[in-house]
Amino acid sequence: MPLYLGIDCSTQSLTAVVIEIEGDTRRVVFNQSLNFDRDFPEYGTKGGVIYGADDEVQAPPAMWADALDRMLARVAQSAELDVDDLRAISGSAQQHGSVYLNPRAQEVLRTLNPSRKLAPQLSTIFSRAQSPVWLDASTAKQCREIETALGGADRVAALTGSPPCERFTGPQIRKFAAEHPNAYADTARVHLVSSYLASLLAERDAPIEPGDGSGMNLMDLREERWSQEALDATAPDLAARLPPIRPSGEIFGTLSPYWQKRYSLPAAAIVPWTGDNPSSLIGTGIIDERVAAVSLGTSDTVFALTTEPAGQSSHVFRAPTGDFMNLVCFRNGSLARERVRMEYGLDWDRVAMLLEKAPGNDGWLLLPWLEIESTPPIAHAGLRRFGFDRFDVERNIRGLIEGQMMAIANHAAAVSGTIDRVIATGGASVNRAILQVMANVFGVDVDRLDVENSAALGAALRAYYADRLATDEAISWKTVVSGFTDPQSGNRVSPNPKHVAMYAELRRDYAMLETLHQDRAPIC
Ligand code: ADP
Ligand code: XUL
Repeated sequence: MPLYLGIDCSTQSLTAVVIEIEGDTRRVVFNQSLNFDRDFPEYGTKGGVIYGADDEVQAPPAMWADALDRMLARVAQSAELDVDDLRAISGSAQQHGSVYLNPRAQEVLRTLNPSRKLAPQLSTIFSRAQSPVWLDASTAKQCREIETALGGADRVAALTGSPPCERFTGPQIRKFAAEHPNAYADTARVHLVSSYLASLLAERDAPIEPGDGSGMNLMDLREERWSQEALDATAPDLAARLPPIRPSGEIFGTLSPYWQKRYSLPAAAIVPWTGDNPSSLIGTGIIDERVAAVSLGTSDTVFALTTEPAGQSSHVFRAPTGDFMNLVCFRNGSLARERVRMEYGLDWDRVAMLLEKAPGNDGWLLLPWLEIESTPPIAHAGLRRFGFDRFDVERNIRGLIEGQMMAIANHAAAVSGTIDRVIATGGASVNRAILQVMANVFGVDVDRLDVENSAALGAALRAYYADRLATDEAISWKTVVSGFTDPQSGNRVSPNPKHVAMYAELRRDYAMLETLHQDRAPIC
């Protein structure tokens, strides 16, 4: 039976999902993750990244390659799978991060030795040893320079889908080119994390997919092509260093001889990889308007699909369906929840108990900015408590999680005018008590999916879509996602009417506090 592999390389882990599809049979037959800190300690990451000075956050691209290698070994050796039936592979990755390859990279990729591990063979291909990732907020200066060159933040947003943002690839490239001109001169290709990993599978330069290309401040959002004026405002001779942009569903290569020989895998089609958020759109089954996804991963994000860009207060990306997706991203997601939970020495069961004990926190609020924040712009990290101190365990826990959910619900208005239903995904979506807070705060049903890594599932579904497209059998997105993303009644969390009105009021207070305390100089 045909198999499709989807891989997601997120901030903290790499996950692979294999689906089996034939006729009415639609099943997930493989779902495994590798955690960077735990499974690859030799790279010294914390939460998958390395924190530097001055808001710099990077990760080793060799570690991602190592994880890809180990995961393909697991897929190939799985007793559950007949890998000869593997038809197509796609993937997704944390957005905005960039990988810098030197002119020798092409030749190295073409001549990989299948009897040796992948990562050590790549040691000579990088013109920059570490990759800046989405948590990096060190490019405020470059953002202002790009903004000035292109006629203002609104103009950049209209052209590329977002105002210049610190974590976006364009400002990151500008900083690298200015601070390390020799290394930039030695850079033949700047890849996104997604297109870098796709290149490793195909042993040739992979294209950039429009959904992930939208997170660069470099792509003309409507035309889905590089904007020459944005490239000119970013770094010298950038056009020659970027891969082409190709449609999401267009197969661009086959699994290379390295993987075929190393793991006895077939010559499966390789489909462009996208960003984790556009991939999650498919993996949560959002192919229509009025449904929002809330992803509780390392970052928390809320996004929805629209046929026209929502504009203004959200990022606008292209969706794999050809529509647009509007997204708001919060840096203080799971890491903040995890840190506060650990500081008070609690396990998740105890956190759940405290959340259920006093919904609404007796009216006490907390602004959850443990780290610098992008939504709203907060350059000075630190929790802001109102009416209680740091020794009050219960109020801190509730204040943090309720504050996060209120922020998400308030800012969700920017991604979709009306929200009839929310789909929760990401690591923390397994926590029913958190989803109950979400349902009460949003005032609508929250559905959890069986596969909480919707980005990897979305990648497998995109691989299936592209495979069908290549055989000239047009297929609707509704058919693609059906059987994998349908809401299950047992996974639905409904709002408690008793609490909905209370949270509606608290949300107004929260919004007021947020406005009062946010930074004046907007960053994103
Ligand atoms: P990413 O894809 O961004 O790497 P994930 O979506 O895999 O991250 O989410 C990982 C996070 O999920 C962890 O940081 C952890 O805090 C959170 N998580 C895992 N289990 C629970 C739980 N039971 N309750 C709340 N959060 C959880
Ligand atoms: C979105 C964003 C994050 C990353 C990591 O703009 O920066 O969601 O994609 O998941």
